[in-house]
Amino acid sequence: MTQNKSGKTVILTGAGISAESGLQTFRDANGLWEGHRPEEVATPEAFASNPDMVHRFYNARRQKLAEVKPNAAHQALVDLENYLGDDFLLITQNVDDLHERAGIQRVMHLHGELLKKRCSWCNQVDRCDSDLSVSDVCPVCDRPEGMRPHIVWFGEMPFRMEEIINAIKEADQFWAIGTSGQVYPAAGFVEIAKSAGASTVEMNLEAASNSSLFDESIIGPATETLPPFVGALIAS
Ligand code: BV8
Repeated sequence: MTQNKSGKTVILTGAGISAESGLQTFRDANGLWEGHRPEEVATPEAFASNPDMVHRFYNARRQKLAEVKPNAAHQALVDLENYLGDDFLLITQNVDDLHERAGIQRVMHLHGELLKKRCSWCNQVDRCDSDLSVSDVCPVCDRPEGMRPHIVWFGEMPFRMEEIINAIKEADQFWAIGTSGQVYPAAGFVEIAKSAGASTVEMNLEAASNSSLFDESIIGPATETLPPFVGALIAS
């Protein structure tokens, strides 16, 4: 197994790292949103056919995000970044801003950001910290009915994929934290890391769908497993 000399630690987080802050994961939300599964609401088709429902889905999540704060697992990743510096990279599937609010500097949002909006007509991206609706007009191209959350829906290409794949190929360590390993292409990142010679660690409340692909699996709530794991690494 070729060892990368980069010494980079690349970390992938999912909804589970924000669960103890009070944000629902997709699995918890396996319940229904107004009678629909989240996977059915987070699609371009749903937005085309029922934009009001999709806006309600994201407006509610944006309002909830304003009520919660980062937890000890988010803080542990900040401690790790402070220790590793440029040898640290965080890739998150989450659309919340809890990593940033904890103080993370090096983070890539693979699936977009809840606090940004994008015009479907001119692609202008702006900050969005209030409700969106079909009546919103683009501040740049002045066209109505095009403002959408700057979020990657199912069936859409995730953001910054080339940069992310290149970073994973350079990694010595690949950790996946709080993700069920059910959504691609993120669920396949561990295989890219392994084939590039990285050591792989999973930290999750329960073994994820792709758990067998990890060298090590640490089971438990992230606020209990991640801080000591990072602390021991820094101490060593
Ligand atoms: C793509 C933004 C191709 C939205 C998200 C059929 C048609 C179309 C596509 C497909 C298809 N079949 C398969 C696909 C591919 C599809 C996919 O993988 N579908 C799945 C459902 C099978 N993927 C896509 O569509 C992707 N795009 O393939 O594009 C393409 C190619 C060329 C050109 C154009 C297109 C896009 C996927 C991105 C979708 N958007 N997010 C929003 O947030 O509203 S994904 C969304 O679901 C979340 O962001 C999140 O990433 C994902 C859920 O995953 P997790 O983060 O893992 O969350 P989950 O709830 O599942 O798990 C939480 C875990 O935490 C659990 O394991 C739990 O045990 C653990 N946990 C809970 N509490 C704790 C904890 N762990 C630790 N501590 C705790 N306290």
